[in-house]
Amino acid sequence: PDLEALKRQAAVRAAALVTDGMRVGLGTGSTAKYAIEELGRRLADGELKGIVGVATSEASDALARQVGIQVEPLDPRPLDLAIDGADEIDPGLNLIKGLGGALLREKLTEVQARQLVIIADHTKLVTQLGEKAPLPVEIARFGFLSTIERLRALGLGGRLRQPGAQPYLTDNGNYIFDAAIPAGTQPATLERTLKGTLGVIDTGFFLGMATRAFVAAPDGVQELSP
Ligand code: DER
Repeated sequence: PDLEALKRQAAVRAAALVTDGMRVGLGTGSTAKYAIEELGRRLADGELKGIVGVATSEASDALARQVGIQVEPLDPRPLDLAIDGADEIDPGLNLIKGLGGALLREKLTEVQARQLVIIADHTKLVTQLGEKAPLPVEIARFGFLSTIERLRALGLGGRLRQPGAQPYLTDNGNYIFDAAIPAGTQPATLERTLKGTLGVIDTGFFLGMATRAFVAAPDGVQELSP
């Protein structure tokens, strides 16, 4: 089956974990989209009721409302479950996320979830983070050229995310630097260094956060644990 069909299979498995009355973190991206749609279908079919969604992007907020999910802002209460995609998944379920530009709201939301369930097709599996995807780094718009210089001084390659004439703006009004991380980088060390770098707001490293993952391959959906 094509990748979209695989993404949907993984999403359906995760959505099945949602039960009546849950507070659910709603991820962002093309795989999370299927999970949001599946929750809407379950609500419409009367299989599920009374859930509250907390969206990790304006796009997911709009989609959730469209499919009939009651959306509320993030507040300090824990979430029962969060469902989201990833750009890379390593054997310990450490992740790189952010290619969809939603990393800051995703991390702020998903850190409050009792369970973070990742959904993906098999192309996201890596042995070491950084093999296939850049590391998205959300940086302040003000003084971004200086911040990029600080990142280059750390030995990071990469470039400002600029799909068109203007740099990409996140939902939070920040820019994203897509960093090429040198081989052999220790994610936890680089995460600490980046979080201590002036002008850096957050990174696409989601380390030790995921509690399980549904990964769809042509021969079926695998359920992975850290
Ligand atoms: O931007 C994000 O963090 C997305 O969740 C991304 O990591 C996965 O997006 P995809 O499901 O469209 O590949």
